[in-house]
Amino acid sequence: MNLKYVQKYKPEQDDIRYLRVLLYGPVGAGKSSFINSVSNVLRGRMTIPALASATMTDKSFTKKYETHKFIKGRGSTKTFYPLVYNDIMGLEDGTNRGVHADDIKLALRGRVKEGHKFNPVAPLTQDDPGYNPSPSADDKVHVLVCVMSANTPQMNLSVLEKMKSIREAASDLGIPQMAMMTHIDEACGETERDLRNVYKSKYLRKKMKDFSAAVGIPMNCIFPVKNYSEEIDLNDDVDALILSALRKMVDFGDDFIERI
Ligand SMILES: Nc1nc2c(ncn2[C@@H]2O[C@H](COP(=O)(O)OP(=O)(O)OP(=O)(O)O)[C@@H](O)[C@H]2O)c(=O)[nH]1
Ligand SMILES: [Mg+2]
Repeated sequence: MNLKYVQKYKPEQDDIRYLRVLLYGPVGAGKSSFINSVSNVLRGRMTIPALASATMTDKSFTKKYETHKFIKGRGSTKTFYPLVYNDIMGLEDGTNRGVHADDIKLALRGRVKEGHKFNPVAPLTQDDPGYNPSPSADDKVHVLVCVMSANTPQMNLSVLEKMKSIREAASDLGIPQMAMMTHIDEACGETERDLRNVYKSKYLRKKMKDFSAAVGIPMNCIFPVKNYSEEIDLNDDVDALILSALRKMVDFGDDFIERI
C-alpha cells in the first residue's frame, strides 16, 4: 500500500515538478545508503545511485551537493519520480570540519547549486560559482530529514549544536522535519535476527527517546530503518520500514507544498 501510494504521488502545484527531500546528519549515519535503499524499493531491484562508503571513518565520504532522481519506467516511457533527494556531506565534530551548518541552511532555500563541492573551512558565499542567486520553487527543500545511527554512543555535543541550528533555520522557513534512525540491525541483536522485532526492542526505543530529547524531534516523527548494506536481493521486511518512512516524507513535503 505504501509503495503504491508513493508511486502514484504527484505534487499538485504547477511550478513544482519535484518534492525535494534533504538528508543531513553525522558522518556515516547512512544518508547515501538511504538514497540507494529508496531507489531499490522504487525500482524493485538493486541499484546504487549514491555512492556509499564501505569503510567507517570520521571523515565524510560524500563531498558534493547532488540531487538524486529515480527512473520510472523504461525505454521510451522513461520518466522520473517527482520525488528527489539531496545528499550532502556529513556533519563532523568540531569547527571547520565536515559540512558547514550555514551551507545546509543555504541548501534549504535552494541556494546551493548542483555539484557544489562543500568546503568545511569556508561556507558558501554569494560570489561563489556554487551559489544559486535565483532558486526556483522546486530547488527549495520541502522536507528536512535528519539521519542518525542507532549504533553509536552518545552524539557529539558540537554535532548536536550544528543540528540544532539547522533545525531552527528550517523551522523559521516552515519546512517540515523528521528523522530516521539507521543501523538498527547492528544496534540490536533481536532486530538483526528479525526486523519485525524493531518496535518491540526496548533498547531501540530508548535510543529513539534519547535522540528525540537531544535534537527535539518528537517520537512520532522518528522512523527506524535498516538500509540496504550487505543484501544481494530485495527483502520485504527491509522494504516495509523504508516505505513507511518514505510515505511520511511524501506526506510532510506535500503539506508544505500545499502551503506555499
Ligand atoms: N548494517 C547497516 N549498515 C548500514 C546502514 N546504513 C548504512 N550502513 C553502512 O554504513 C556505512 C556508511 O554509510 P553511508 O551511506 O556512506 O553514510 P553517509 O551518511 O552517506 O556518510 P557520509 O557521506 O560520509 O557523511 C556504509 O558502509 C553502509 O553500508 C544500516 O541501516 N545498517
Ligand atoms: Mg554519504
